[in-house]
Amino acid sequence: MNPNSPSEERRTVVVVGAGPAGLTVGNILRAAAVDCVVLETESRQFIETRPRAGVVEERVVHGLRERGLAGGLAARAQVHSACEFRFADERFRFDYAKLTGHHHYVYPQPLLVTDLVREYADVRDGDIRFGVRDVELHDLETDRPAVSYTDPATGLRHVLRCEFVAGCDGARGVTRDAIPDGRVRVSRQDHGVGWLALLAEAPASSDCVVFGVHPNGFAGHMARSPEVTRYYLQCPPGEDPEDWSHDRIWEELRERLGAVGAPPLNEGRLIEKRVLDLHDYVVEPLVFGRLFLAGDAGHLTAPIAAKGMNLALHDAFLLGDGLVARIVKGDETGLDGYSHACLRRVWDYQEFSAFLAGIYHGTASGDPFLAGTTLARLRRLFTSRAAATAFAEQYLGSAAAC
Ligand code: RFL
Repeated sequence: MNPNSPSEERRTVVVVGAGPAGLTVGNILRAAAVDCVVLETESRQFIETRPRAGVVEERVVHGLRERGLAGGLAARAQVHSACEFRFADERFRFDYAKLTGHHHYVYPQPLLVTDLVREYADVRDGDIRFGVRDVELHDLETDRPAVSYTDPATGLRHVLRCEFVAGCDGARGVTRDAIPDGRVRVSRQDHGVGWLALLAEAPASSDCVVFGVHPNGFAGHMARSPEVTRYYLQCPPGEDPEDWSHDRIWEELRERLGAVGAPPLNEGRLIEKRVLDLHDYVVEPLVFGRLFLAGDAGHLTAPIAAKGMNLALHDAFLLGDGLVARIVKGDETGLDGYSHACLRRVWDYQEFSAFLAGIYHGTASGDPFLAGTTLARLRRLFTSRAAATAFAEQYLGSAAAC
């Protein structure tokens, strides 16, 4: 990079990535009139329609509301108070709201991203650059780091010299890789399991999330909107989604989600069909020099417990608030404690995700001993109030511990 490049701009914060984490950080900065720019490799239309998460924790909704970012969600999200487990041909309703007084919200990630982009770019007049190419980070260990990229329209290289870089570019971004080897620890876990992730053009088949724990493998049902429902089917990792025909998928969903008295599934056209090889990682610490990682860039939680976006938003609240405190008031406390505060929750959720993975995949392991202990674990949720409450707190993210 040529430091005297004529296209070098001076900015205070560069946010790399316009997912839930990056857009939330950007919105918090703009609300405090902090100068920032968000860089995104995809187009606005692409990020506003990319299907992913849907389950949002109540505490995250409060966090969005406090920052003026929950308008669309408050108007359109569904409120869920229970989920249902189906195993051994029976239905077990788990009423977590009755146990804890807390709820879940269901709001599709593309709608949240659409709300956040509109608020950042159109309402708070934030600078966002779509379609950028070849993003690179520089001088992260100095107090004047920089981010460079190629402008898609001109093909010219631009340099943004700044004070802080927020690395919010997800699991496949470049910010994590800008940290030299050996300077952070990256812990990884591979579940050795695949999930066929499906979106069906069909209304939900239940008023709540349904988990099918079946000897053929896990199956999940999650409402997304009145017209679209997400389903999951456990499958071998690396499986070709094209090996799963429409008929085979619906037959397997009926089998694994079947139970005495269960209503039939509302079937529909499959508008998304992809295999996720379930894996997790955590980067420690989440900070390198003036680079702060947030969301999937810093930690990935397989979608087993529906926690990834919730963690991304938790990070974004802490990072956005910490940056504002540092830039506006010179208060370093938030940024100093950022990594530690985020990682406490990240590890708590990774542990819960591993626990749930055991429940979801144990009966299909081919090991009758593991299948037996898995069903015992599940039954305990419906026979012990203490076990049920502990589970509900983690499922909802409402435990006080983190
Ligand atoms: P994102 O959403 O991946 O956004 C990162 C953005 O960065 C852009 N990007 C770059 N920009 C600039 N320069 C580069 N070099 C770049 N490289 C990439 C990308 O285009 C993108 O726009 O990360 P973020 O903000 O950390 O948010 C994380 C969440 O998206 C993720 O954790 C969730 O989707 C996970 N997840 C779920 N989380 C929940 O909390 N509840 C759920 O119900 C839930 N369901 C899911 C999920 C993830 C799934 N998949 C696809 C893995 C269901 C599924 C199927």
